[in-house]
Amino acid sequence: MAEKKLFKQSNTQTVTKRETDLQEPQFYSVILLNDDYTPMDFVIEILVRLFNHTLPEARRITMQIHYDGSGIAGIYPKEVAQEKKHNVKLTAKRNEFPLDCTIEKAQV
Ligand code: TYC
Repeated sequence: MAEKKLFKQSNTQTVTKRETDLQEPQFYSVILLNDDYTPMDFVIEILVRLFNHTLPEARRITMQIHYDGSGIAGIYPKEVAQEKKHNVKLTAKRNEFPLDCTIEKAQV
């Protein structure tokens, strides 16, 4: 496990703290973007299957994206958010829809 030197106390003593102890968990919003071609039902299905939303909630988020241009599908730790984004893009591509997805650091 990596250790980071914080400061030298003297010529002989170095205070260290584990790097893993220093890092706050980073949360990211997974954001779906509107477009003119992806069917509403496809977006709803993505929100239900990949983001575990209920059907009414998935419908609400889809309409919000449709009218506002974008909307938050979920908020996750960084690595999970990156994986969700990848899966959205992959599923959209396989189905030949232009649905796009991005992640941004969540306000905590
Ligand atoms: N605007 C699309 C339509 O009218 C629906 C849509 C909603 C597309 C949300 C993308 O992220 C999206 N068919």
